[in-house]
Amino acid sequence: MSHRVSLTQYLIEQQRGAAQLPAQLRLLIEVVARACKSIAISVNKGALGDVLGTAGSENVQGEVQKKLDIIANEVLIEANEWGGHLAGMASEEMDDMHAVPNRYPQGEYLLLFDPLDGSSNIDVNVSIGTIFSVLKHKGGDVTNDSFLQPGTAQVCAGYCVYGPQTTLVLTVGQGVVMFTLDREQGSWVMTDSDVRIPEDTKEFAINMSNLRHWAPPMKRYIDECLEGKDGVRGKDFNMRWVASMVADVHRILTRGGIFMYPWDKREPNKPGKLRLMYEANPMSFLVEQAGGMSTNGTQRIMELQPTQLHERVSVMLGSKNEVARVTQYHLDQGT
Ligand code: AHM
Ligand code: MG
Repeated sequence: MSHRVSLTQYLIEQQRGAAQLPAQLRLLIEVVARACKSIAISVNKGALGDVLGTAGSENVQGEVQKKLDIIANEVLIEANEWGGHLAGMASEEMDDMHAVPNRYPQGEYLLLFDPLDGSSNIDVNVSIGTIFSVLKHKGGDVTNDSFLQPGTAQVCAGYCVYGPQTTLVLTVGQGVVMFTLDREQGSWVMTDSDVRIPEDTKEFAINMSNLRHWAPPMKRYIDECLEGKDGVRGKDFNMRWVASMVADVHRILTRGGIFMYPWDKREPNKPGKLRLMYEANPMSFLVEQAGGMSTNGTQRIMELQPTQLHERVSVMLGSKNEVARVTQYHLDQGT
């Protein structure tokens, strides 16, 4: 039988190898992975575990919280606050950052997460996930401002997708690796050690119902895709939209494609729907590590300096040549 590499073995090898992964960061990743296992169990129970439906509350962004949004948030906090590896946590579901209680030792890292991404898919039994990002605390008291570091400062990012399989996808800046949850053993088993996104693609992911609200460069890009073989692109495109960023990005890391959630004129002062710190930055780190590209239409997402914890951003990521094209259309029109 061929040897199967576990998450622990991979992390220990990263600790010994070129990445020189610090022990605290290794512990952090193991704890997050364990929390994801626990969230996966709740997700799987569904109606039997009384975890479906809304919780009757709203988050800081005015979105209705689902029971699983809150459960997943609590699981991640509880799992991470006592280990001594963290200085603080910030979540899409909490107004402000969560400091590690004084009774526990303080660590060097900051953990950010979207505990349950794709909330609208929970009740309809479609893939959802957890997205996370890790920064280094620069010292002093931990405040919301401690988290306002650009994506290039991330030391680790990943997500767990709860779908037909439960898959953990990770980068510590040494490429992208995937682990599948072996439910009988309760362990994460490496199932892809060098994820690469093809540079070209014929598949796009965007919420087409918003088409009439987009800026001209965005419309131009999609119009040209829709023209197919007869248009300037000279090839037919396929479309996919799961409405869970984790699932759409997972497909792109697996077989290529481009994912876009652009600015639109319904709320002109809002740069986009997705969150820079909990969604766009970690996904951009993964995509770049897999050879893809990620921009907000004009700039590399990972170089944006955040000004607030719950900042929104326009997102275009995936296969390099397509992201470069749609970015060029935006630059050409100065939008
Ligand atoms: P959530 O974190 O509240 O679930 O919202 C983010 C999700 C993304 O996962 C997904 O790409 C997008 O919102 C779907 O938006 P839409 O409902 O416009 O299709
Ligand atoms: Mg989300």
